[in-house]
Amino acid sequence: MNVNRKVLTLDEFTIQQLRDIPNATGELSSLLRDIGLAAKRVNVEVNKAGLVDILGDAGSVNVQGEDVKKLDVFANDQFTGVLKHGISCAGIASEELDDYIAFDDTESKKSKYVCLFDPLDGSGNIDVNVSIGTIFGVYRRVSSRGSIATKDDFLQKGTQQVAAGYIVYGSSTMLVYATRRGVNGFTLDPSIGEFTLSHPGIKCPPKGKIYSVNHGNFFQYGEEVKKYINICQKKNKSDGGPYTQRYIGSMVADVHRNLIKGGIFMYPGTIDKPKGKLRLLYECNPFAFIVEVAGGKATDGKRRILDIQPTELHQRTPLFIGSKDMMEELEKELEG
Ligand code: AHM
Ligand code: MG
Repeated sequence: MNVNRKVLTLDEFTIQQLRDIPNATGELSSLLRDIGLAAKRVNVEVNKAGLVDILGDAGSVNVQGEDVKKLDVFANDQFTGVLKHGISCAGIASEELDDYIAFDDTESKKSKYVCLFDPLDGSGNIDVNVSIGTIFGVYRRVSSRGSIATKDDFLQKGTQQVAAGYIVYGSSTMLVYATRRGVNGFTLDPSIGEFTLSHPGIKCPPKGKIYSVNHGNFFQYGEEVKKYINICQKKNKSDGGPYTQRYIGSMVADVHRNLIKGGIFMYPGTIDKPKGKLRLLYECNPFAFIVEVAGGKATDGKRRILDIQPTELHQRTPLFIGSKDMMEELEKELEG
């Protein structure tokens, strides 16, 4: 047995990180541990989705007017449950719920953080065995500790995130999270049931060759966006190309791939939906935070995503996110 080989688990890693932070209380580590636990439970159900009767519509419609799958409900309940019973989270807001939930027990009211999440993103892909994911953002509450969390705790700019992350339930299951100190990725080792550090210090390559966009909406995009897509299509060897188009339809999997390999992901506004489809609080802010910490950029076409002041829990925004140089080339086009 090789006793020198040390594989850090998610818990060990977050605790180790704390050692360098004076006055750290361990609450963030505890919250990340809770998220890891919920993710493991969701992973078990995702893996058997084809086998048991957990697949299919739950028969209800979410606040966005879309069908809710059973696994969405399960994932939402798991994340809400572990965070409620943990000691670090004063309340949650979820893409699946109409309103935020402020936990009213004494321990939760004393907690420092609130968490916003999309419990199961890309749920249209569940029944065809394609990667799906969970996305989360963590904020320090603005209301005072000891009291019940308020809506203002949830309507903070993305710049205020303390941590953000995602879980991708794919060929293997990975949890990636960022704090201002860096982005680190953990792969679930099913033999021990632990997330183990597999991708330390993730950096998004400044140049990439992948562009990800729903081409089916091409004629609904604005002229500048169409022009940029044409630029991507025409790239050749002499100007950094050729580019390749990749679009899974699960944002977690698409942005994860581009973060690791270099690339740009776009969900622009369309004629029918000028604000696009993606939600600022549950999808765009967490990814914007992660990608910026990794060296990339994220905008709505005009503004930095993280600078947008949210006014509603479920607001949508166009999103352009990815490798720095590709984003800068896009920005030049969008400026006209
Ligand atoms: P969801 O939260 O209802 O699952 O929708 C979000 C998903 C993203 O993961 C993905 O990028 C996008 O919807 C795909 O939408 P489209 O099929 O319009 O391209
Ligand atoms: Mg989603």
